[in-house]
Amino acid sequence: MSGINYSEKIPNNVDLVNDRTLQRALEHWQPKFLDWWRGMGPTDFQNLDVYLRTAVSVDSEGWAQYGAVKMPDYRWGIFLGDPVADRKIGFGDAMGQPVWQQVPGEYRSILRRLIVTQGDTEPASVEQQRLLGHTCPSLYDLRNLFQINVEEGRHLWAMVYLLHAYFGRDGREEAEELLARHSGDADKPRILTTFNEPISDWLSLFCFTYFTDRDGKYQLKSLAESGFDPLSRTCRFMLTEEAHHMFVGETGIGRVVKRTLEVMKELGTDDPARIRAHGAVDLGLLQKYLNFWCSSSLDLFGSEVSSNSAANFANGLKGRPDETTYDDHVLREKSFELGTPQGTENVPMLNALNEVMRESYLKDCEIGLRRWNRAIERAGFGALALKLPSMRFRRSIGAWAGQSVDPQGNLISNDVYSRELNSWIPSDQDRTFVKSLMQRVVEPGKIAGWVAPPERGINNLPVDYEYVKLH
Ligand code: BYC
Repeated sequence: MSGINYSEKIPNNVDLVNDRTLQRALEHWQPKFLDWWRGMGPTDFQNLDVYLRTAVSVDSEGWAQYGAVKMPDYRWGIFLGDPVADRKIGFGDAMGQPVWQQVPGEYRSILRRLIVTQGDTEPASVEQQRLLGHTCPSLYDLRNLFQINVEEGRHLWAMVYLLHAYFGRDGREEAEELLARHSGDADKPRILTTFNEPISDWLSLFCFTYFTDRDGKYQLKSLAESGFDPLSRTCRFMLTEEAHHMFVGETGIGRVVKRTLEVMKELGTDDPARIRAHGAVDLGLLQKYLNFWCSSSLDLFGSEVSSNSAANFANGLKGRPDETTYDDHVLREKSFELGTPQGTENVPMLNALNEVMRESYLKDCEIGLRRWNRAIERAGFGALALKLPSMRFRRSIGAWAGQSVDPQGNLISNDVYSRELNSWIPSDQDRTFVKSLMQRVVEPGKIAGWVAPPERGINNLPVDYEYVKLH
């Protein structure tokens, strides 16, 4: 177990105290981060005690400590997963060679780009979610939102550490830029599209944490395979924290489904208008939110055919999630059958790795749907089962970008597409309705009418615990 030194200004398990230059550089960045957090982090809740978990070690047996913390006092720190002795590169042309403890000169700019892209998403998500506290459905949910926000802040620290420690002056400049770009900003937006979408209601938050944080899981898993060992170790520990974010998404959507089914049973109808009049989210509306966030997150894997991903794999920089579960780790001989709007194309497997990842991601997304659909079937509404949209639907990146495709994946005419789009993703009217449901509920144990209460509280505490002390 690598302990964390909490007596230092920046808690860490990377022996920062013995690298004064790095320590000074990070201590110089720290107040800028805090300024960003106060300016762009959760609004109006900064002085409240929140029941948060804080990483105190990287031990799988127990790495976190729980307690009341004011968010700006959260101990954001630098934690790397334990080193693996004699670790070797597990894929690509340099497979079997020792991993690198320093950045190889020839891969410097591509590694920096990967780290910056990953780092950019973390503060972006905090910015996207900054107003949600005002409309929380319960104190339990409010606490979960803040837990996610502080941990995304820590994930930014994780990437900034790598930039400062391994990329010299360019890295320090990139770290400044990570605080200068802002989600949705017309002049300096975040790098990836999904992270510029507003998240203005909790249904979107649950979908974002279900779909977009799951992209995070897949990207972090593939970077955890990297031959650049500090990146691998950093990502391994980030994945531990990431699991809770997806839990919030999966249980959040599950609770929406549960509440809707209760209302449908009570009213004896599946009529969306009556369900809405009763203050719940009809399943068709939920389906539209799933379609929106799933399709947006599918773009985050990049183009189907990518020379970047081929080079990253061949050079041992970015593998596939769970690389050891595959047989062939070099992929020079394999090909992939890719469906494009022009027909099926045979492409070298190395160039199709974004697509391989997208496919396994989508399989992972199915797991939650199966669980929600079981509840829907049990309630006797099997015909309204939820579905994932096709990988081709509403894409902005890759071969299907800009194509008129329905959620089942059929190419259709532009006219039909424009006419029907509002029946596949939330219309303005749908968003206005969802917004009308977003009334803040902050009495301990109370819950908004559009979502069922959670099955259990945090860390064995009761559901009605005062997770955020508002007074
Ligand atoms: N939006 O060869 P291509 C998370 C650009 S989420 C805008 O297709 P490549 C989190 C691409 O940059 C995980 N631009 O793509 C979740 C390239 O631009 P340049 C985030 C896009 O390089 C919730 C061009 O298109 N981590 O952690 O194979 C809360 C052609 O590129 C997009 C990572 O993404 C897009 N969607 O793969 C908080 C891992 N897609 O260079 C956090 C790091 C592509 O021609 N990043 N482009 O100007 C990567 O691995 C890769 O950069 C990508 C793209 C997977 C994103």
